[in-house]
Amino acid sequence: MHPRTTISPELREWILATTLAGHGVPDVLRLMKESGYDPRQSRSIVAEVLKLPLAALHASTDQPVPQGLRTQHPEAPDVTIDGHTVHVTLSVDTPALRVLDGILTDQECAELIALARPRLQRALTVDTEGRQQVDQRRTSEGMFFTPNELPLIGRIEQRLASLLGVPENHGEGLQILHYLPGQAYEPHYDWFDPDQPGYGAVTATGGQRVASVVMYLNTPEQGGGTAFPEIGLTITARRGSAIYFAYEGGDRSSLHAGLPVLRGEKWIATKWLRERPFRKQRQA
Ligand SMILES: O=C(O)CCC(=O)C(=O)O
Repeated sequence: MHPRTTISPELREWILATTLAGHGVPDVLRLMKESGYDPRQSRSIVAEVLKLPLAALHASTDQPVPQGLRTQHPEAPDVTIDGHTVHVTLSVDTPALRVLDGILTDQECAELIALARPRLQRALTVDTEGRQQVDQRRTSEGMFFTPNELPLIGRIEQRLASLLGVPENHGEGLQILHYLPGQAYEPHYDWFDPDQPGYGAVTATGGQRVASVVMYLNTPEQGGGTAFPEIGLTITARRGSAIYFAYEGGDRSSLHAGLPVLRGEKWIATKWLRERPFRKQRQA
C-alpha cells in the first residue's frame, strides 16, 4: 500500500520560505532530490504545500511530460456506438473515472476467454529500466492480442476508440488477465514514472499512457474487485462491465489494485491508451 504522505511542519515551512525567497519549483524539487527525497513524492508534497495541480509540476521537472491527446470521459447515462449501448453507472471526478456497464456482450466475454485461455503465461510488469519482469505484486496469468488481430478484437478496439474520442492506434494491444483464488495485483499506477531510468524507452513509441479501461469478462464468486485506495473506492467485477480511468499528468489518485480473488476465478481485458499514436493507423 502507498500511505498518504505526511508533511512535517519544518518541510512545509522550508518549501514556503524557499519559494518566497524567489526560488522556482524546479529549484525546490532539485534541492529535495539532493537531500534524498524521492522525486515523485517531492512533487506531490510541493503540489500540496503550494496548492498547485500536480500536472503543473511535471512540466517543471528536468524531463517534461509531452503533451498529447487526452481521452474524453463518457457522460452519463448512456452512450450508443454503432448500435451498442454502454451505460455510465458511476462517475468520479478525481481521478476521472467511470463505471461502464454493458461495454461487452456475454458472448464477447466468452469468446475472449476462449481465445486467450490456450495462450496464457505468467503476467509480467515493467521494471524501472523499462524491461519486462516477473513480479510478486502481480501473480495472475495473461496474454496480449495484437491490435486488430481478429474481427472481434478490432470491433472492441473501435468501440473503445469511439467511446473515448481517441483514434484506435493510440491503444496498446488488448491484454487478457486470469486470476485464481489468492491471486491479485497490488496497488500500482498504470502511467510511467518520468523519474525512472526506463521512462524514455517505454514512452519512445506513443508517449505517456493517459487512460486505462479494465473490462470484466466474468463475475468472480467472491473477491476480485478493483480498489482505488486513495479515494476509498472499490468497483465490483461484473461480467460485461468496465472501469475507465484517466490519469493525465500522473494523477496519484489513480493508484489502483486488483483485489485477491477469494472464490472462483476472474478474467479481465485491459486496454491502455497513449497520448500519441502507438502504432500505424489501420487501413479502412
Ligand atoms: O485486476 C484488476 O482489477 C486491475 C488490473 C490492473 O490494475 C491492471 O491490469 O493494470
